[in-house]
Amino acid sequence: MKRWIPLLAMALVMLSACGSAPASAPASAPAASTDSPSGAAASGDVDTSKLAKELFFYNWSDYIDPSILDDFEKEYGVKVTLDTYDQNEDMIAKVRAGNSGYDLVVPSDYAVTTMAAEGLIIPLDKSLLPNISHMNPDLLNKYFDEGNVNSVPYMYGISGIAYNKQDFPDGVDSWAALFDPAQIEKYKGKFSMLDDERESPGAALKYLGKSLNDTDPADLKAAEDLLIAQKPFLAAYNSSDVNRKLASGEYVIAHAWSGQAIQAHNGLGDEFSGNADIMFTMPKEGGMIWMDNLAILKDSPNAYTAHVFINFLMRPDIAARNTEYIGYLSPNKDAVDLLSQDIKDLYAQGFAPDAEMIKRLEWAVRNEKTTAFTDLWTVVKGE
Ligand code: SPD
Repeated sequence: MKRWIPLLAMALVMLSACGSAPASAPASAPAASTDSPSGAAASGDVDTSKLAKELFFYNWSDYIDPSILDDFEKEYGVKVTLDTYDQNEDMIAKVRAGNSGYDLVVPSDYAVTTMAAEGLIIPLDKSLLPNISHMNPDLLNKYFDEGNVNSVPYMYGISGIAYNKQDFPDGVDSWAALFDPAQIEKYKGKFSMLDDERESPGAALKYLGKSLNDTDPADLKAAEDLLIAQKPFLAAYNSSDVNRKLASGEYVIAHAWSGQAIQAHNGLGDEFSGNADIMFTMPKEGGMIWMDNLAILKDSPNAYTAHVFINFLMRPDIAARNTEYIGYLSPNKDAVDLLSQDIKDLYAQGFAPDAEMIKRLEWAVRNEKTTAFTDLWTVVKGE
């Protein structure tokens, strides 16, 4: 038995403590719909007469195996149209503007808090989600949505450093590899940071020995200064194709999500080839653990169909296939049992947290003070 499964399980127990419509979405939401969750079959059986013909899914890029959308269409006759984003704030801004045309979104933990507080997402009808029984109970009821009123977990992961072991034969163990001028001048123009107002400031705060949720003005100024000093050396802020640029050799090191690192290592379907020299590490100073969640928009005209789709994604065979394809971590315990030895081996090599790593990880929270990160990021990006 590989070591990551028990260690990860143990680690998770320890942690349980008017915008324009998108190109592919309808110009405006349909005027009326019979697609309502109320009165639907309580057993979880699907009432096909209630299914919409099309569902509009707004998800992170490189975050679903496209064959799963094909399978859903084959099984239910519902075409899922996918649009993508690369940061919570972009998605929320589009949804907040209204008439986004989307049914389903995938906010991260702290973003679920924001969307629920603003009434942008609706309470889920659990009678339509029997496959929630397959989820790891340690990953339900999290701080950002107690009782999973508005969301169910989709994938989780960690934010650390992906690097090419040919360029870093001794490995990487500190955020200094991305912030220390003496080090980064050697690979100027060949590394990136995540384009994300919580991620990059969070990494800077961890390097400074602080919490990634720290909103003390002096600490935020120090993080801002660090990020501004780093900018001349950076190739880019990049959350969208860091996987491809690591795999191709354009980047030698990058701030990345764990699944992006696995994609850089393994490749992604027939989209791009992997590079087995790409490794992933969580710096000794620590970093972020996060979870992305499925939620239905309040102005979705297809809420019943969206529930059916969520339930489909929680089917263990589907969740396992999706996890194998995108390389993140599945919150579905019965899917984890189905994973290949290949991906379990990568998890054991640091692409997933073990009990030792988990002690260095923090979740991002959202509160009345965390808008300071938006301000900081505006300053840094504007420099
Ligand atoms: N390419 C898909 C990436 C999904 C990452 N979401 C995590 C955000 C955590 N801040």
